[in-house]
Amino acid sequence: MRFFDRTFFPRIQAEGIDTILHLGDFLDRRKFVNFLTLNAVQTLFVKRLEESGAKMHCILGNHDIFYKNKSEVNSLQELFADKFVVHSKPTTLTFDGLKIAMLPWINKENEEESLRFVQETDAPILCGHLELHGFQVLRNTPFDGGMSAELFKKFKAVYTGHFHTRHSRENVHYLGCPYQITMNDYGDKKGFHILDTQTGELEFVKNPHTIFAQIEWDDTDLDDGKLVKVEPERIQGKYVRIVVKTKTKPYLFEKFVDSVYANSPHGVTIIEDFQPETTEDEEVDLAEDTLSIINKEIEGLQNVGDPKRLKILIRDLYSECISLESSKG
Ligand SMILES: [Mn+2]
Repeated sequence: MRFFDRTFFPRIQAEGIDTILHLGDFLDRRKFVNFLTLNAVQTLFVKRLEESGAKMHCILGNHDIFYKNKSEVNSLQELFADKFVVHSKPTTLTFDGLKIAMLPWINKENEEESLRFVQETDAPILCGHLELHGFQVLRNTPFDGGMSAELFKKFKAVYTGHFHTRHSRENVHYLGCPYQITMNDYGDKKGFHILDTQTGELEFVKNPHTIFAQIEWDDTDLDDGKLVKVEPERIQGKYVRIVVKTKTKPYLFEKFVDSVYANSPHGVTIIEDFQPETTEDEEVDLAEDTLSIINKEIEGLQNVGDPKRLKILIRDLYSECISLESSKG
């Protein structure tokens, strides 16, 4: 909300932007919304959007849809039909003479219609909510399965939602989520993009606001008597992860953790003692994200019949845990 209030809408207004394209997954949960969340969305986003005078076009993402195999029941239509222009079917729009193909989430029911649309549209740009093979579902974790990017070769540029990490390959650009949603988003550059309808250029605008913070603890060179302080603005109201690299001065560490808690973080997780049963020469690189670490571990395992399948299973399980964690309360 800080991002919308201080970064997004001020920029929209300063540039005189009158059209916003949202590439799906407006809300996170497919089946429910709680009233407190809905109230925050209405007062802090929808009302602000109305005040800006901009019109928002929104395509369905998989999280906007109740059923997994058909799009007819969806939260955008139920809650925001009078606020946004909701596209539940593929359509080609024209802005200042520039044609843009809008392609909502593809499922079993609309697959044929969607593919026909991709072939027939003469728009040079496609905006979608695509699940493409080989692109990064999480940072450094390519998605196995999904559609081939080959299907979209004819477009000058494909801009898509769905995967959180901002990355590109050839004409396909995953724009990434505009703000951090899970700890996996830590360290990723987030923000939104401005498309110039005259030049076709896409400008990235960084979102400076974060909700996750990570601090590494290494007290090897610390002075025994000197307490370590944390800058309050780094952790206030944030989910803080303290990664212990080396802890030889427990007193200093305890004091440090106390000072973290004293600065009103939203939550604190301490990661230490992370290699209890590994052999001495094995190293865990904590700069890597959790899934990459797990994947490497799987690769190193023997007697696993189908490591690829195990990786997919673990990834799905992990995503499910993350989404349960973030929908608690
Ligand atoms: Mn999605």
